[in-house]
Amino acid sequence: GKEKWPRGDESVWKEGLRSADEDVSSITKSIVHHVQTSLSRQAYNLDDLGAYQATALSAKDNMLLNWNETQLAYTRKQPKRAYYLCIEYLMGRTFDNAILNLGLKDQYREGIDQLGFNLEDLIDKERDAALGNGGLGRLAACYLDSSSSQELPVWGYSLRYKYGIFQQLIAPDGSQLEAPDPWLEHLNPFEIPRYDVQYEIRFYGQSERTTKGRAVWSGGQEVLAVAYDVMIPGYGTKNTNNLRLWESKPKRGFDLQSFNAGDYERAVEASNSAEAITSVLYPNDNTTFGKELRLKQQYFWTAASLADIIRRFKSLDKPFSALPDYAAIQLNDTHPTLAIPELMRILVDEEEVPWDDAWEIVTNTFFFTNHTVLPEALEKWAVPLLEHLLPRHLQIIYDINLIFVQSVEKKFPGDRDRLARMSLIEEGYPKQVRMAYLAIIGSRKVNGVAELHSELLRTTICKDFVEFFGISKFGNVTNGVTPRRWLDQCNPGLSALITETLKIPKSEWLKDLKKLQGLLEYADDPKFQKKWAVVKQTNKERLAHYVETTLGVKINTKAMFDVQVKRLHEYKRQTLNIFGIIHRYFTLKSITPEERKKTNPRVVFFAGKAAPGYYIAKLVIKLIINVARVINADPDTKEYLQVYFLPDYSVSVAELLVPASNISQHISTAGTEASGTSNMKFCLNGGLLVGTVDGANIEIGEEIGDENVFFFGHLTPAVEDLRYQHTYHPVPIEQKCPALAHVLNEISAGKFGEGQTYEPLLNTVRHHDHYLLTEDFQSYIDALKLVDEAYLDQSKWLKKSITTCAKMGKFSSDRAILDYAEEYWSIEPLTVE
Ligand code: NBX
Repeated sequence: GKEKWPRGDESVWKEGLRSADEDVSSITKSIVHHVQTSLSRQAYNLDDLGAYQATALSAKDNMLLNWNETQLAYTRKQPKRAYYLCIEYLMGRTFDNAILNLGLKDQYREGIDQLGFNLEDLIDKERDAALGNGGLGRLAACYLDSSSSQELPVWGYSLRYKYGIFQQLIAPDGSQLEAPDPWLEHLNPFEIPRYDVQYEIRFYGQSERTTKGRAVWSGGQEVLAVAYDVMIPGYGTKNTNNLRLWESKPKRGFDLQSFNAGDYERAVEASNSAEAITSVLYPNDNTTFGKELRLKQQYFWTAASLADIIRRFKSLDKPFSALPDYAAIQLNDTHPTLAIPELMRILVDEEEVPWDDAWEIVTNTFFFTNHTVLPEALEKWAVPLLEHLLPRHLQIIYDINLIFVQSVEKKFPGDRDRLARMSLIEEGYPKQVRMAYLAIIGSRKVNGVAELHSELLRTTICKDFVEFFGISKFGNVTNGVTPRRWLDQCNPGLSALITETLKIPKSEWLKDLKKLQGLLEYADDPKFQKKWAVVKQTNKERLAHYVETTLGVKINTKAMFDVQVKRLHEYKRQTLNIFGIIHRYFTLKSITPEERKKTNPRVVFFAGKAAPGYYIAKLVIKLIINVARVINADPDTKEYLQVYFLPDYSVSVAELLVPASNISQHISTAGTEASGTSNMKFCLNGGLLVGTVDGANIEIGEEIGDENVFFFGHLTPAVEDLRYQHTYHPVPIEQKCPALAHVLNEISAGKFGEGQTYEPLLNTVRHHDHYLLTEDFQSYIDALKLVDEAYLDQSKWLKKSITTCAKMGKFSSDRAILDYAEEYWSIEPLTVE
């Protein structure tokens, strides 16, 4: 018979049920309780870190109740769910976001105050969860916030890296140094270890084909995947989704045979190699590396996640053909593409589903988002490496390819070139598997992350596939950002002003960001403009305070704050910015002190990490720092131009920079930045945008009006032609762009430290100029001149700033996640009562 639930006396269970701590006195009680028990500390020796931990644990208890309700509702109602597979989640801090989403920040502030601490100090004790490189990882984090807030059943899956993105230090000579990020060295109050959720993951070994296209994969190394759950609270709802992170562990503690033989090193070798899998996040953004450990990470993560998804599906007792009715799996970039052959392996080898039926299931379950068109970022794995590490998966990939190539041949008979172009296997030494192609053919739909990017996909990387599958397989979902973190949390002053002005509850516009349009009627109102300006000024002072405590310098907060923060990459053209600054410096030097007084003082902030092996990107950091040193010390100009490089850029540092900008720069070569997402954050906070006609900049312009954006530079269709010219009809830089040539010559001549150091960087511009600095420099300088002119008329400027914010509604990640839910995954909101 059925087991009775709950066991024992139901009323005793009911008696013990806890409800959330929502009033100040239950909150303080719960904090004190955690101090005493979870931390086993006392009031008399409690520091800020301890107080933060106890408070975070109390917030976690509140989230857990909602989490449990949510998971129970999912289990009972069995909705179709979406799974977001992303190898990075750049979460930042959790505590502040959690109490805001729970709607308990005021209560926590009051409680903390009563206990003799300051809430902001405690918030600052939390370390960032920096399990990501940049845009891709932060996008995943925003999407989780939106999925909970929109009450959508979505789970994230990723890896629990012991070390997140490296900590960036800057040496006295301007070199970037990397230090580990041991973010787990203190208690992490927000994760729940699930020792009962474990899977065995195999590597290496042999695959023997049997009958009916099946095979048996055996031998090799087996590693355990252990689940850790992170709760994702929605804003203004009980719905609390889950981010499940896998940790690798040895299957057996150590090798007993070697241990008994006295060979202790040998005994722990296997366990060390198992633990290595989830030890560190790869610090490369938009490049591939081809390392075996990276491939191991990808397989370990996708295999554990699929095992978990399939176990959950099997508990529903439905035929496998129903999998696409219960699960949509989003492949975020090609990093989880092995999930495609892995699901084929599970279905065909383990569940004995016929190959064609299995393929039908697979291609209705997966969805694929591409995040870049840069050729160096397109993942390919060497066939010999795959064969060694995942012998069965390689067989499956070959089988998928054979069938696919045959169907292409059928549709385009005799078109040999086309077959070679579209094959999953790229010929060469060694042969390589093209992961993007595998993701395309194995998915229901494919999308890019902004209109221009999706169009470029359709006409370049996916061109042959559009011709084969038809255009409707290839869509677009423009990225978005969560207004909870990127406005309410990071800019409380602006959030309060907006709420007061719109005369609606905060929760209304934060969940329906188009409501910001209500600000438009005040855009000209001098009283409102004044308040708007005061908020910006306060944020600039908050940033200045941070800079003073980290760099020890005082900043003129009356100056225009000009910000470029993002990963260091040639295509993002931080070089254009620093060369422009040098040009501005020379111009300032060449005019009289009286003329200088009429110029608009400017403070330029840079921040961002360079991949440790990216030599040119590291040189750019060095150049910025040495230029800053010279300019900041020059008595003729220091009042008018200051440059700072803030070390160790992170989500938390972004939360200080974004609300404080007057302008921000998004100046990639046209056609290279798939979308960009910080552009949205700055605009949402009333910072104006200086940018190229690229990625989501274009759609921002469409929304807020091109007259409110400082666009410059060549357009995407011109880029290819210009590059061709540069290669086959090069024109000397002195002729092409004398102003830039002068800047480069002065750097060479040693104006900013040993000129020789920078030659490799300067030569990338003098020869080839792949990213077209010589083509865009003049129009960039002209755009910045327009910025200066516009800033002189503060009332007009404020109107632009207000209008920009008011028209950013489209870029909420709520809109984006609803797009995915409706157009791709076919999942529906499920409200947790
Ligand atoms: O994804 C970024 C794009 O460059 C941005 O334009 C876009 O807005 C953002 C979100 O769609 N891509 C990105 O951040 N890529 C990576 O971080 C990355 C990391 C590892 C890797 C390849 C790319 N192997």
